[in-house]
Amino acid sequence: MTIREIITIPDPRLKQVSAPVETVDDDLRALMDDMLETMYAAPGIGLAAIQVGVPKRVIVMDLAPEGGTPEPLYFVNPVIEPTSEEHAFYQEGCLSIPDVYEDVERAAECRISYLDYNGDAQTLECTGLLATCAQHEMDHLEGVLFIDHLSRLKRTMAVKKVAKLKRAAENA
Ligand code: GNR
Ligand code: NI
Repeated sequence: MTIREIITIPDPRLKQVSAPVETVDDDLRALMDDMLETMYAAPGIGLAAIQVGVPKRVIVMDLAPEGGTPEPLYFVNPVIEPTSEEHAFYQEGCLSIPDVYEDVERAAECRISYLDYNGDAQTLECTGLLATCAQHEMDHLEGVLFIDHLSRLKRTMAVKKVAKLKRAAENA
């Protein structure tokens, strides 16, 4: 397993629409293993393949408490549908938008249908942070970032903050 580089804004690849996976084979499992290791190292609770520069419809997540038993989840070709009229705000962050945290409104509950690590069809009912994270990751597959859900002013401020932090890191 290898930790891969996580790409950050304004990398144009983050706006790409990812392509469906044709078969869940060992090559794809190797990608998912790398994604999980990269996510744990970051650390983060979710990661979409495009965040390591691979435009495939693949997501990994783990919402288990840090220090406890890992509970990795792998989603290939996921399809999402809201299962409640209710909406909820959560403060979101994104490994591709470092040090930016803002409240985003999303469906409070949703259902994901997907292929798992072995290529078997699964369905997962999501609430709470899992529902938020699932919708955040699904957005990545469509080239959408959480800052795209904010006001133009907040989005501009977020983009500038990341650019400024990048410059500071380069000059350090
Ligand atoms: O690690 C992450 N935490 C998080 C917190 C609230 C809502 C969404 C997320 S996903 C994020 C990792 C990431 O960027 N996934 O794409
Ligand atoms: Ni993200």
